[in-house]
Amino acid sequence: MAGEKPDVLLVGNAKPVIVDGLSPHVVLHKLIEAKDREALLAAVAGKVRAIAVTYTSERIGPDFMQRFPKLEQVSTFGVGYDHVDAKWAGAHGITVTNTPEVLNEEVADTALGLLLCTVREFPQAERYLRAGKWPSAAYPLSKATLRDRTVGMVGMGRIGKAIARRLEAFGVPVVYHSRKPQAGVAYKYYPKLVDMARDVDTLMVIVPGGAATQNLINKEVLEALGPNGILINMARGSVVDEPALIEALKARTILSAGLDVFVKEPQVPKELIEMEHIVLFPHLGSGSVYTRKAMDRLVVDNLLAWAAGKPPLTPVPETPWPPKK
Ligand code: 8YV
Repeated sequence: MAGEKPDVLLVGNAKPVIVDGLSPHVVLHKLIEAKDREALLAAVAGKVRAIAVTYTSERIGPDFMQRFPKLEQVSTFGVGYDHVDAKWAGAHGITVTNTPEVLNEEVADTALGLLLCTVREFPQAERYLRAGKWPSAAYPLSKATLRDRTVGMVGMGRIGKAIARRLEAFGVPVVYHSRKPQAGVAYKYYPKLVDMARDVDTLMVIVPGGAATQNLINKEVLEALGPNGILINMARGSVVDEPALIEALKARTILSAGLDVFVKEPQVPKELIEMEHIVLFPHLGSGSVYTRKAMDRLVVDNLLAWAAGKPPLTPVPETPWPPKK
């Protein structure tokens, strides 16, 4: 009914930017605050018209979405939306929005930080100083350097381009592999990942997660990368065959790895934690107050546009706007 506030379900943590931004305009049902999750879902299922998702670990699949017959929009936090079945949503007239662009530079900063930490062993050196070992002997020279490396980008989307720009400024040659060559990108393109892995010594993974990229970095790719090889994963844990990586690190098939993401995060395999020669970040990619606020705001703005009957700001490609008939 015109003028009536639409019912919106909030799945995930009730972040202030999201709650304060939405509350004046919608009736917000916070799943996280429900004493009985199923009871709340049953009570609101018939009236919920949009869902805000703030955890990328919550699965928003057909089983979940079809509980809400009036569902029109799912506005999810994060650029990655492999936790939402966007194809199913598109086929059922539901728009999915994510939060692209506003995190590009932050994630690219983190990628360079992780690369430098891994190549030059900065976290290990810091641990060495804190352990009081410096007065006895200087920290050993790092085995690796960026100075003689070529980075093979696995993925050359918006964040990939921001990372490549930084690498250029660092004087590091860049080549790339993606499903197809990117228009307007001058870096050398490899149609086959394994060929690129053979030619470079450093892989920077920044592709979307999901079925299409599952275990893309496998035993064969790691072997092609070789004993001087360094793997940096800024994408999703699912993109790397984790057991194959653990094996390659143990056997020194590759030199090292810098990982921001894991298959079952926040659980990280014990074998990785016990390895001193790799660098592990707790999914820090976009993790600053500044950037997370911008992402939260975009979750809100996509829903406010919808509530005002306007087009979504950032629909995902599977649910284009206007919807295809
Ligand atoms: C999220 C991310 O913040 O945007 C993405 O896809 O991976 C991060 O920026 C992270 O998933 C936290 O849930």
